Amino acid sequence: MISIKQSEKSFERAKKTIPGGVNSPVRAFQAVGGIPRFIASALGCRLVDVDGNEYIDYVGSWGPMILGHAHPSVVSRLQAVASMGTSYGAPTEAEIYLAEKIAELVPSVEKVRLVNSGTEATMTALRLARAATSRPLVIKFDGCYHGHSDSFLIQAGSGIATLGLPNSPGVPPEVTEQTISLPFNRIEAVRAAFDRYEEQIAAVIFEPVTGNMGVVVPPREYLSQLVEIAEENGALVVFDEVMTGFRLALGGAQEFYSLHPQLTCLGKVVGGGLPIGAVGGREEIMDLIAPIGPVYQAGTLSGNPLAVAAGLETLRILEEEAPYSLLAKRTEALCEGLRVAADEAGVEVQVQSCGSMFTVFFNSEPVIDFESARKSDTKRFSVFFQKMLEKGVYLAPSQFEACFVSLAHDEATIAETIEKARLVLREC
Ligand code: KE4
Repeated sequence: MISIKQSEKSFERAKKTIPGGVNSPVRAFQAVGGIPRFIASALGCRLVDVDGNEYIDYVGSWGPMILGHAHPSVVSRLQAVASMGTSYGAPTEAEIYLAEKIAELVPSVEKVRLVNSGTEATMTALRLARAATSRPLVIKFDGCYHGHSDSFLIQAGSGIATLGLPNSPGVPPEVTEQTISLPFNRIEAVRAAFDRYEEQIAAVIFEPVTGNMGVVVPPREYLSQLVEIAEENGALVVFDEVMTGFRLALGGAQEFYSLHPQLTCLGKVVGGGLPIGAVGGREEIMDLIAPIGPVYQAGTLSGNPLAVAAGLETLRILEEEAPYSLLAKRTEALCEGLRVAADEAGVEVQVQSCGSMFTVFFNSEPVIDFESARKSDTKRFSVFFQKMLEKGVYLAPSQFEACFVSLAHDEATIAETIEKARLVLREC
């Protein structure tokens, strides 16, 4: 049994001054139980906790660390930039280079506004869509997560195309009534919503490949019909690519599926592990944003020199190494190994992946939407999670999350993970 005494002590101490002892809820391990590991350092695909335990990391800070942790050239860029100041609150040329690079790589983006998180990006995208269409309603999908701004904190759609109810105290029903949450992957639900609300719908926002109910890869047909119906009805299509952007391909899911939304939300990878978000799209929509347009949006640290430097260096390396087929190959090898291990152990799992994102669902059926995801055996997942953690493999601490493979996960690491899973699955 590994010792986690220091994590235990730090967790108790943290809870005295930080709500729940963490600065983001999923880190508290409430979905899987046990003590969250307090991390001391990370390098490549491995984390070291404050007790000195080492883990193969498949969370990668929830997506940003596609190159692996502490990539030497990202670190040296950051050191160089930090020595010239960390924030000016004034425009810098590096922000131009990052905006140009995003516009070059993401097919539907002509102009982009940098912000500080994915939440800010999606919140801004909704405000833009409402301003551009002068319509009040937005459609999201059950199981898709777009950050914690009020409009998105609604209960999963109760019945087809009903107006949303808050799923968090402090969120006024007047706000969530403007949001409709539909079942994902069911095009008839989208048709019904537009039939019912017609010209009132400003936008349809979704994760083109979901990570936040676990990895669900919709058929291209569904996505293209969704885009078609939205556009036929004058609603803007908003791809939330905070997770999939620069992760599935350099051009994200929209390159992967060759579909072009009117607005795209980005984050995670584009900041190389520093706080960042971005909202981008067609020029005539983006020019609605202040100061050129009337739609207000602002941020003290938007376009921060360190985040921009880490993002630029990360994108430079991704462009240079074009690692996407290698990442997909390594991820598929891992997923296939996990399927075989589960089969040998007589455990029913659905290992679902897209590019370098994957989820091990403890479920007897393929997971196609939030309803089917919720049929997963979360208790069994928790046992799997804890036993893998014990063996030094750090998976996402929730059945309803994606895991991530980085460029630093070499073949030996993938093989080591599969071997550990073979031993663990026999005990699940
Ligand atoms: P942030 O505000 O956390 O930077 O981004 C919100 C967001 C928006 N859109 C998508 C598709 C996202 O996945 C996220 C954030 N993802 C979660 C992981 N499921 C971040 C982890 C956390 O909340 O601590």
